[in-house]
Amino acid sequence: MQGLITKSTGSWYQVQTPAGKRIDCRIKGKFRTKGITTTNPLAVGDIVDFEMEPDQETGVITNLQQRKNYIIRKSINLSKQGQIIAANLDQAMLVVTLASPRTSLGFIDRFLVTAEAYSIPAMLIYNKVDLFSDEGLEILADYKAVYEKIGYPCYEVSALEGTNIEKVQELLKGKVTLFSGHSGVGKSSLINALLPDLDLRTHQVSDWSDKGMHTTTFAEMFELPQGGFIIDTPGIRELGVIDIEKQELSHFFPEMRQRMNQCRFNNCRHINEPGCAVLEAVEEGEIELSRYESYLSIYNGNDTRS
Ligand SMILES: Nc1nc2c(ncn2[C@@H]2O[C@H](COP(=O)(O)OP(=O)(O)OP(=O)(O)O)[C@@H](O)[C@H]2O)c(=O)[nH]1
Ligand SMILES: [Mg+2]
Ligand SMILES: [Zn+2]
Repeated sequence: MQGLITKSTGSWYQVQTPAGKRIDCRIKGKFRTKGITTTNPLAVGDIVDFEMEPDQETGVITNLQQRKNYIIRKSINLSKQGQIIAANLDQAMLVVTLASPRTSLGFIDRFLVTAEAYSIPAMLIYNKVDLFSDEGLEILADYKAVYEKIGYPCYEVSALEGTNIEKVQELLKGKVTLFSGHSGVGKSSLINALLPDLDLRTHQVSDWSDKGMHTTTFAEMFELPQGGFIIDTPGIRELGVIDIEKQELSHFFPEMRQRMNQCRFNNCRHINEPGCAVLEAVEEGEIELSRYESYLSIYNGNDTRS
């Protein structure tokens, strides 16, 4: 039988059959992801083959079907290993907030690079707009200008007040969508606003200074009445980029990709080479400095496979 992993809690996986039945399954044997080592062999969104255990309500997963794509990050403890956040995605929504907590541009860029690496369309959802002061609204306008210019749609919403929730509903229709972002940005609250019947656990305390707090602890996939699925994930504090070659990195910045062929050297790293079209564009303000800094930071960090 074939099924879709809708929840993973470590050793157990919830598998949904085509008929919509959900079965708790364990893993038998080894599952490998080509080219990388991962801390989790299977992830939400994976399509697997499974068998029922004799005389039991539980099943055993025997095979992983080839993934169309996935979002991966560097594992926190084992830096050589990756953790697959979710697989087989049609799009990814990065939930961003400018207050309590504030999402940094570097974090956004790391996420976008990861999505680009697997050709997953990404967009930015600015939540908690009900909290924004005038200054916050100015920062929002700056962020939007940076990202819309290079092709990432931006939407401002409030899970609390229901602002633009219908707009997000439309974007989700018929698609598998990942919700990612820092802890406390309101991913689960947004999903609750989109699917009021779910009543997911969200953080109730108003003080968000406690960074160690994670309310959602496992990734889980929910089916939408209008067709499609949304995936709620635990918040991530840092997103280490993994599985990208240094010389490929600029391909995953659309505004750099677009200018690459204009560099004098075809192996240009866009760091200090003469005749570099990317550096020229940064100087002229056509490429945002913050984006270029993110490029350098990923390039120079231990965040790439060299
Ligand atoms: N003012 C305001 N507060 C919000 C909004 N959305 C969420 N919150 C609050 O933000 C806090 C965190 O929300 P969660 O939905 O638990 O955040 P999360 O991203 O799922 O967090 P993790 O599960 O830890 O990753 C809660 O106290 C929510 O009530 C919003 O639009 N406006
Ligand atoms: Mg949550
Ligand atoms: Zn160059």
